[in-house]
Amino acid sequence: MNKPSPSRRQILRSGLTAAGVLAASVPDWAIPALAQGETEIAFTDIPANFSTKRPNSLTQTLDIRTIDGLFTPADKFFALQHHDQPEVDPAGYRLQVTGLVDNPTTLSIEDLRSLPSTEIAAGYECSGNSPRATQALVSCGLWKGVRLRDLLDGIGVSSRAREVVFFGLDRGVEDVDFRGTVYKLEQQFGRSISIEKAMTPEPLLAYELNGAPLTRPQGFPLRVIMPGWYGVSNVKWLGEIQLQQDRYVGKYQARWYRTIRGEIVDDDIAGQIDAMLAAPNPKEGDRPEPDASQVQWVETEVSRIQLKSVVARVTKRGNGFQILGFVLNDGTPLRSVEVKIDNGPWQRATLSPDNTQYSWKLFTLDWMGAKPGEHMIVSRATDIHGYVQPEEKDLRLKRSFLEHNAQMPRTVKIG
Ligand SMILES: Nc1nc2c(c(=O)[nH]1)N[C@H]1C(S)=C(S)[C@@H](COP(=O)(O)O)O[C@H]1N2
Ligand SMILES: [Mo]
Repeated sequence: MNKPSPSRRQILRSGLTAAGVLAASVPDWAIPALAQGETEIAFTDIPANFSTKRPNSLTQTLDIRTIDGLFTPADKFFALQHHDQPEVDPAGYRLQVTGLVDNPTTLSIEDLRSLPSTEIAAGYECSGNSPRATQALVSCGLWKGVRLRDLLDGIGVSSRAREVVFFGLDRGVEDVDFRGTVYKLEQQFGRSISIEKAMTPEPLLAYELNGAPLTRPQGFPLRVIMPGWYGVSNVKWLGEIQLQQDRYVGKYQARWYRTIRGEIVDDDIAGQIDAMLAAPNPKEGDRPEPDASQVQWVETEVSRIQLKSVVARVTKRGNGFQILGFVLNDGTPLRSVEVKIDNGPWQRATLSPDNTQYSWKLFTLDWMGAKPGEHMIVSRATDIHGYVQPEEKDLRLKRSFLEHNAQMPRTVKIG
């Protein structure tokens, strides 16, 4: 497994072609930083003590009121992890590619940098992002690295391989539960994708963010970027890629990052189910649940980003105001983004020309004639298939807090 690597020459010999660039060119900011004569309007739904740093924690969040362009600067990028942020010595670093490959391989950073590279703009959120988290677990970056597919093609994958597992260099002791028995086992942070997904053009092994080497909080020296997927898929401090036949069911793949949803069997009983769930503020796990003749319960792994839009910032511009927000999804083209103010009509917002398929999609709406006082502003996105971002009430049968993509009414005060 650690034998010296024949891989680099092999990969080069295999004739990798320079891959086409998927992403945007150098951004031309559609939304500049606050210009002269602009003032930021205060949201009244943000806690007064909101901070992007959490005490005694490596977690950093993004104040979405500061979004002023497609790419989040590295020092403002949100950072989340389950263990610590390992400090990796770049000279000694080797990526291990193991399991069902023709030649188990190790690659240094220089080896990776010498391979054909590509850039992709990818925005993502933590699947736990929500109004409760002030929607602050989100960012968008320009990532440069090697396509996973190209790397695997160069090494040679056994026809028996069905699963590609990514292990981070961070580890921790976890409770691994099997039928009530809890084992305390040291585990690496791990996530997996199918071999079919691995062989699509998007999955990237990234060593740069916004034109500079990855920072430590973002996974230096190498991380996975799965464009269009929730943050958890983007394994940081990548140490090993293992190809195997069996499904990988590690904690952060199969147990922790799961969504439980009920699907109503017959639309005619939707009203009945609403009445049943109307109990005031039941605790999670403490409410009456519809039975199997009414609702089918489905559990899924967190993977593709569910269509979401959020109003992030309001600025005064001359006589009017500008509303700015972002959309996230799995890369499905959008049909529209609309904004509603108070009880007014849905108005079509303008999407930034800088947006790309897997970036977050910035949008703006000019708001003229706003009266002093409190106002409600909400946005909704619709994709090309006609799927509309749900309202809060449409998520009434979602039983875990992840993948919260409901429309989010915001309140602002015009002074
Ligand atoms: N190695 C490793 N990678 C990880 C995690 C982790 O705990 N360890 N956390 C994941 C989660 S839950 C999220 S939301 C994203 C956050 O990516 P960021 O810190 O670059 O914003 O990293 C993912 N990658
Ligand atoms: Mo996450």
